[in-house]
Amino acid sequence: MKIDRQKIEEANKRSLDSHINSYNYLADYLTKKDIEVDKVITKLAEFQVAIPSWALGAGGTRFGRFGFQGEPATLEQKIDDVGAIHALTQTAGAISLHIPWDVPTDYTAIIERAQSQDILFDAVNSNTFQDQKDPAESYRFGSLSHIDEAVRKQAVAHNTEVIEIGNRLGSKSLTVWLADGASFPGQTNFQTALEQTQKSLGEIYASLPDDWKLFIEYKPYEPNFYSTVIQDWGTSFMLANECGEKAYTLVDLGHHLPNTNIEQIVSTLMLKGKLGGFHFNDSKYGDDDLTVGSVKPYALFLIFNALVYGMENNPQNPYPAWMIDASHNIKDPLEDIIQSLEAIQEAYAKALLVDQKALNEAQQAHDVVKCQEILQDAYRTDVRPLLEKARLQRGGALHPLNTYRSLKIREQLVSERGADSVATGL
Ligand SMILES: [Mn+2]
Repeated sequence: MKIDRQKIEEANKRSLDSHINSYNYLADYLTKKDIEVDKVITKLAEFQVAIPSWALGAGGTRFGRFGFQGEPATLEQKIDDVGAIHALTQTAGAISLHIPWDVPTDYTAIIERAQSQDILFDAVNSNTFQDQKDPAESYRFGSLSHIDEAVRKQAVAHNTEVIEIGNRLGSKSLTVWLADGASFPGQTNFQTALEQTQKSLGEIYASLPDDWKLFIEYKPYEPNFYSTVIQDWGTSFMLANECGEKAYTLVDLGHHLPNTNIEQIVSTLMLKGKLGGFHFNDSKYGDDDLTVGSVKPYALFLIFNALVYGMENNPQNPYPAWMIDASHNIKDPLEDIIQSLEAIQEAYAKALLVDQKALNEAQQAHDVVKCQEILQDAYRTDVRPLLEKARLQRGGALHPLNTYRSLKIREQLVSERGADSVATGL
């Protein structure tokens, strides 16, 4: 199912006057504050976030899953779903595949299908957190960190295969997230587990093509509840440094203990040129994988402020790979992703409005009150007309969610795919 551009244009006409009014008012207000509005719009229009292939169906909890009608049952349908989101938002120009849930059968057809919808293949993700059917070796007690060499070899070979699959699609990076760890004190030897992981990652790194990057994701707990081998950014950073210059840390917003200062982690990594990937979601307690910006929008803004500063001042850091890593337990997955993309763009736009020069001067003068005022002045600005303008320029929808509903996209997907269609891999 492809969304007809003309239908988006027709839907836009209904709210075009009100957009022009609010945009002109805001542009005038920002111009008077010496903000180059056109540059902000260009940055917003260029900002693209990858959608993971596992996020297009309903997620679940460890207690169960409520399916959602019209879920994509094949990789082809998953690409179409990303295409639909991208047509509306103009912000989702990439898909991130999970292997082995989404291995292409016909590579040429898959690449053409993605290209026709302006979709690139972003980082590929390996999976050693569960056993596949009839495995030679089990990951029950770990994968890259396992004490048994045969298990480690199988896990390394899987990652090498994921690189090969990604290479055929045009991906340029591999994301490794390890579930390895211990559920109980005394279960593993911390030092042995870390050493084996370093060795295994080094072997994966050795098979990385020259123009590829390796992203090492960290997480403090879950599914192992006593310890994880790569528990925090410091451990990931250390492993990445030991692998080499193509290895980077990946920050997932949900992979921190409550109240961790994520913007400070982002700043440190970018200063050291090691922030490679970034996963968006939101949380209240743990790795809740909720809609981006639904719980802590101000925290997201502060993180974006650090990201914008890094992108402008740290040429040593590559442009990060952005991805939404969320789960949709009760919402329409596509509506949830549209909401997340809106929240991401909103936080980015607000961060772009921060007067960095004035902030630096206030910091030099130890004017703490002024520092806070500068940040909150940007945060309190309603930037939605800027987002609308950026989408409009690229042929997207002024109001993606409204248009998704008025065009009855979900109803069409259900009639095409059936009410019982279940997304693979969940
Ligand atoms: Mn993640």
